[in-house]
Amino acid sequence: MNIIVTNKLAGRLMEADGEPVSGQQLADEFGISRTAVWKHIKDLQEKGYEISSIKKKGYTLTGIPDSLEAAAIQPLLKTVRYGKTLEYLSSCESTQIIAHQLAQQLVPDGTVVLSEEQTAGRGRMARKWDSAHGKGIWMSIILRPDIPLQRAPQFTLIAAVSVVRAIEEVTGLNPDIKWPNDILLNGKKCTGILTELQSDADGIQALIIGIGLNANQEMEDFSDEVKDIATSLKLKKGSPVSRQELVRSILYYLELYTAIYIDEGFAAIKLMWEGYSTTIGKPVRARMAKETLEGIAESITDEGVLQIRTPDGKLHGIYSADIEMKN
Ligand code: BT5
Repeated sequence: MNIIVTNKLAGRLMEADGEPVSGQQLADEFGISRTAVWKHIKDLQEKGYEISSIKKKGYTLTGIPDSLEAAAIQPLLKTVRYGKTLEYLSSCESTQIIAHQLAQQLVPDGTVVLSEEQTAGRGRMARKWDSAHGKGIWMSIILRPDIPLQRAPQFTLIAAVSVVRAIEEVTGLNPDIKWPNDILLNGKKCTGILTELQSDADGIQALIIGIGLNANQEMEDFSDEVKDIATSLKLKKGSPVSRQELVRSILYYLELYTAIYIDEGFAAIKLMWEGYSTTIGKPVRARMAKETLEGIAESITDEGVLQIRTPDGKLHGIYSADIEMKN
């Protein structure tokens, strides 16, 4: 059984949006026999696709499995490039590791790696990232923007705005952003973003944008280390959310905002980012590798650098830190 045909057939039924498609029509469109169509349908049903078959009318798709495999994501993707190449794994150490390997093999801009689980998911500075099986979105996206090296951190902010827009669109929830890479619901972290890069003398070869989004975890799915600081969209909303729609929507907005950024620069993104930010205008404590600063987070610069004014009136540019909000 040809898996590509099976997947395309799943996509065809998804696009029919609940309308029946006859076996003969599918046979004609795919250039296969009706018996072969029936075999592909059986295959899909075994994988968890709910397909009803009504005599004289045809096959209707009534439910798809909660999986992030390409067959479930790609048919309804609204992007031009992002997600069109998609590597899906049921488990891996970290999607960042796989994405770094793929980036060296010259895969296209917008290639996506998704895994149902990570056994060594990571945050910044080699911190651990909790990645329960089937509950979240553990995704790395390979981008190849033609920008100078020092502009790479702006992509953390572009990704953050894209994820917030996607969460709003798919779930109706209204998260906010804590500089630079946390997305919060009621002060608890539901998403973290990790931007890494591969570069050489010619500049950036690849940006690897890692997105860890807590979608459908219950409290007991979190480890003791993060129980008090983490939340999921399901916990906040009170009902499960569609990981497939979220992935599609994140990729849609990431592609759109990257295009706007490349055409018009960072200003438009910065405006959106400021609208979602909980950090700007607030008293904060910024913990960096070598020092800690306290002051008011005044703004971000066009490079995405956080500006903190300390009580002595000095303005400090912060490139990377952990921010605590002070009351
Ligand atoms: C981040 O780091 O927030 C970036 C996380 C990026 C994860 C994605 S998943 C796909 C891709 N593959 C990877 O291996 N990584 C990326 P940072 O700001 O350093 O925050 C890390 C801290 O967040 C940890 O030290 C914990 O305190 C907390 N944390 C860990 N897991 C969490 C979770 N699932 N939800 C909320 N907080 C968590």
